[in-house]
Amino acid sequence: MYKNNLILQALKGDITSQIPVWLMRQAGRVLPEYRQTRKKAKNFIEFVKTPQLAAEVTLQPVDILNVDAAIIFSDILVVPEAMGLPYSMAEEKGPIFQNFIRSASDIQNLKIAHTDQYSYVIEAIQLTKKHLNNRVPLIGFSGAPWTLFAYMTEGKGSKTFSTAKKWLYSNPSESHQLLQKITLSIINYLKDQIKAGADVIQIFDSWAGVLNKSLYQQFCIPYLKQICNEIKEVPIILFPKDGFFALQDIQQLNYNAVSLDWTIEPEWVIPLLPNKTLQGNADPCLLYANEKTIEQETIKMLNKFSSVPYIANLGHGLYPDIDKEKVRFFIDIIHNFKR
Ligand code: 1CP
Repeated sequence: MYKNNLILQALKGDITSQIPVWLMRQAGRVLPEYRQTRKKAKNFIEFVKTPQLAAEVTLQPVDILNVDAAIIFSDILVVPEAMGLPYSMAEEKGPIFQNFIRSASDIQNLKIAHTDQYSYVIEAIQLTKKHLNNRVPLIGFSGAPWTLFAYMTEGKGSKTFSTAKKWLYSNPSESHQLLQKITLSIINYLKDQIKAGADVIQIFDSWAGVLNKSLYQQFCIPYLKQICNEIKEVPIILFPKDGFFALQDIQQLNYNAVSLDWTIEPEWVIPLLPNKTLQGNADPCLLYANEKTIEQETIKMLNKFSSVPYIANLGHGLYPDIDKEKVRFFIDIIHNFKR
């Protein structure tokens, strides 16, 4: 059905002869073309809420970088907003929520997100699918319940998310109520993305790493389980950033693939995650190096993953000041690698 379905083959568990690649934050400031399109909107939120612009920047990395999948340009904070917590995005800084969750009654006031509250994402997916014209699959996404909980209780970004963790330790039953509402919202959101044409789903648990095994078992695994058991239509990838302690529990869940951050050694993780497709995990900062170093390190990574179903990616998103030519170089090495 697709001119290039390498990613779908790898997600089915095939060891593809050519290794597919896409990059987290591929639709972003690394591309001068993105920065041009970005100028057409007043601010980040208006940009995300304009389907024509979102579709335009979603397609750019497919045309310019030759990646094997597109990922819809949006943000994980669409879901908290749809539940009733509007935010603003401070330039260079990150999100700020005007109202965030401070008490149990704030949780009661939240809505379960529904199509009407995020229809602009659904339109952007439909438009992108039309323009992609089956060249490559389209990835839809959501934040994981815990990562969204973290922003919704903290009210902004944080290094420690200690306010969010305070909820888990001091108000576990209210925390579970909030996590359940977020989970139901995520399931609605993902089902609508799939109906609109998303071919793959990725769940970003970007703040897994501030927890530990026990907290992850109590407050993350049950909700991640609900999500993967509800999303049966398309393959689903989980990215538990810095969550090495959670991998044994994740292995028990029905995710087709696990995306790994750059701290994880392939030799260590391969026996832990049998029957899963692995994705990752170059350090994004590798792309600041010279071409010789990028080539050596990338080939080392590809060799280490070459015995398992695998999608090449970074261990986290591209940084805005990485040179676009280095990104192209990285992708070309992967495509030219012979297994
Ligand atoms: O205008 C800009 O360039 C602002 C930077 C930016 C971009 C490009 C933000 C603000 N969001 C996005 C798009 C985005 N966000 C995508 C697009 C698709 C792609 O990957 O190409 C995706 C998948 C996300 C997901 C996202 N948003 C995550 C999960 C992935 C990760 O990076 O860990 C998270 C944590 C966010 C929150 C967010 N949005 C933006 C910022 C600066 C942040 C981080 C805030 C913080 O420091 O906590």
